[in-house]
Amino acid sequence: MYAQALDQKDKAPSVVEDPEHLARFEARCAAEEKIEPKDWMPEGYRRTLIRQISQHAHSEIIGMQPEGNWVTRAPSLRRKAVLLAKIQDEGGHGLYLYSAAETLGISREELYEQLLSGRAKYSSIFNYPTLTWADMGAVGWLVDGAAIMNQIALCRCSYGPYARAMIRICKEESFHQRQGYEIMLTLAKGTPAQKEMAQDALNRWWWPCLMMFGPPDAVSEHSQESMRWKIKRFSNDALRQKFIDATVPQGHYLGLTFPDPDLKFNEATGHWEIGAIDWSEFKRVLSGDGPCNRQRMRHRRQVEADGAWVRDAARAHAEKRAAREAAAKIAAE
Ligand code: FAQ
Repeated sequence: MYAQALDQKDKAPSVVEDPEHLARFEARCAAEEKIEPKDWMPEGYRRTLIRQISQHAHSEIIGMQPEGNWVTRAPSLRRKAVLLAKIQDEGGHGLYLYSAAETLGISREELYEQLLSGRAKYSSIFNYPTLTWADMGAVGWLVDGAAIMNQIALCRCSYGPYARAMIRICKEESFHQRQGYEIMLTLAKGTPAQKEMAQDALNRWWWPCLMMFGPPDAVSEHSQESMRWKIKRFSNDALRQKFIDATVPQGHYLGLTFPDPDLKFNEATGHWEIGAIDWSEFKRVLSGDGPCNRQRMRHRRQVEADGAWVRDAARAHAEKRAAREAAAKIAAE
């Protein structure tokens, strides 16, 4: 099960690196050079990237589910077409990211196996349910908004294939964020019932979105190393604050209230300050006990099983074609 599997995280033995290679590598990172797949890199850098890129890919793939829930119930043909396009984009992002992870020497099959067995994480946010149409607005506005805040920085990541994948992904995420905000705007300016639906969505998504940025800096186990290697450019707390500062005025423009009685603007610092985040909820979701963890994994495994015949057929076709080509080659000799 997901919860148990997380406890069995790969504890690969640490590798003793050649100090000269390591010094040259660290100097390249410090000089803002891009690291490419065939370049020498420390094992820890490779592992961190495989972990982060694959978790990111899994998030995009699992992230299709909460929105897929509304495709057949979108309120108009236009909304349905937009939602379908967005979900397809998320699938595409997952595939680019799996390809970027593969450049680090791990196979697609292994990456899938890590997700399906529960050894790999995906973003906590996709374990929450999408209960009303307003959730499609809130997911676009807040979840994609948080994703962009994190991913703009990743466009400057030291690992070339990841950085380049992020440039296109960010362009698409930007469209996603705007379409979500437009849904929220329509609902917020609609009937009292529609405005209430928008407010309810904000109430449910605000805190989980703040958790998307990861644990506080003081307990973020990977941040220090990832920042030295220029994988991460900003700390979890710094990005969370940027998101809060950008998003609170947008929510006020909608005429909505944030579900945080302690939210206040600090004139001296120029930042919005929030109340305490409930990190016990974050831990619970990460340990597999969020509202939808089981449902998300069950669905992903079912889809994998349902698609087995397609993979088998493609493999059989490739084998037949290879055999035909080999026979034709022999006949021509
Ligand atoms: N959920 O030491 P740190 C999207 C884990 S894409 C689950 O701070 P790090 C698009 C972390 O993995 C959203 N686990 O870790 C979309 C680590 O566990 P590990 C995904 C989390 O890596 C929109 C442990 O906690 N985006 O939304 C979370 O330095 C709409 C310790 O944490 C990305 O993946 C979490 N929220 O920083 C799709 C961006 N936070 O691996 C559909 C790339 C932390 O040791 C619809 N990733 N953990 O077992 C990153 O930037 C980083 O990996 C962080 C975490 C910032 C997420």
